Amino acid sequence: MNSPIRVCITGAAGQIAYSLIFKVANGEVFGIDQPLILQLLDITPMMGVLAGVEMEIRDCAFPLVQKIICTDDPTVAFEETDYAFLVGARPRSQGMERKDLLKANAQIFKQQGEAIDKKAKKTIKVLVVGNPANTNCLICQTCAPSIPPENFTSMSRLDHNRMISQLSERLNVNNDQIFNVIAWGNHSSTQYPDVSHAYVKKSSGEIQKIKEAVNDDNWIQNDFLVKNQQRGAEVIKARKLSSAASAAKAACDHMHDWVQGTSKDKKTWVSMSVLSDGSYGITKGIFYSFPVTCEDGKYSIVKGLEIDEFSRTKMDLTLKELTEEKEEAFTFLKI
Ligand code: NAX
Repeated sequence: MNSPIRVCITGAAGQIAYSLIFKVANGEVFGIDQPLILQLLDITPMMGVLAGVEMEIRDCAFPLVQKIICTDDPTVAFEETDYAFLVGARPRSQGMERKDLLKANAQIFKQQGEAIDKKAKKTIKVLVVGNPANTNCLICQTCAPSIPPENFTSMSRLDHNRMISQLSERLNVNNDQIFNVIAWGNHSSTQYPDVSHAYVKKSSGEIQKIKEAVNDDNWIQNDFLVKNQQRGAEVIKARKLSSAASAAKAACDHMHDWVQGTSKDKKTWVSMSVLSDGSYGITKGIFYSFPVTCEDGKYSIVKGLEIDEFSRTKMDLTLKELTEEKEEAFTFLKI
């Protein structure tokens, strides 16, 4: 048996964590032969709820879970951590402006970045889920200068998965027949769901570009795009709660692929928000969702894809939003 890894999940008493913790504990991310120590963080008023979550984890009698630590102290939660899912964030309350939300979360992710810097393993891999995820990730990474910047990523996999699902429904194929969609940019309503390089592998084995298979540019550029950008809001309207199980599944997909690798031939990719290296004209120093492949625990941005004028405009728009978020957060935090 391998020695246990330490996995920290923040927002552990919240609704995404209520799916995520159990999938991680079941071996769906790090493997069915990888024992775990769960380090669960939430805020002080949620410690009672977290105690209930802990009881349920224990009652599952997971073979892989060796120890559960529940805490409201980030320096305890990030102690020697190997992998962290930063899910916990301040939700937008009624009447709260976007700017105030950004500030409240900037403080949280600054504090957690500092704790990661002090306490976690230097090899830690961090996935930020809590919104505004890309900018929270940038703050966290900036506040943890002793950790390599490439060890921080934020989640756009839910957007990626939503694209696959919409296309498979439209083309009446299975989800695993759709490849190489890209969610570019911010995890927000400006994200750009791009199918320019995507294809469908038909049951006959034939490969067809999505644009040809759909054969309706208006649907791709309008209905499909808006549906993806607004999907989170649609779920909230129906459920009266934001996406939780699908977000947890996406977080598992993201970490799984980062750690275990994407397809060996590197011909297919996934979407991940990572620190821009200037690829595709995206300003360096911003967490932006790109197509990536992963191998040996490292991601690489897929290079050299052709970007048409329509895509360029959309990619720049979401970049503009991220640049503004960065400026606001950094000005507020004086970093
Ligand atoms: P919940 O409100 O159910 O849970 C959040 C939990 O975080 C709560 O238990 C809260 O007490 C805790 N928390 C707050 N401040 C904390 C802190 N400083 N340290 C530790 N824990 C803290 O929200 P949930 O539905 O679980 O969503 C969590 C976050 O994910 C939200 O910010 C949400 O907007 C974001 N999402 C991000 C997605 C993405 O694709 N990146 C998709 C789903 C989701 O909307």
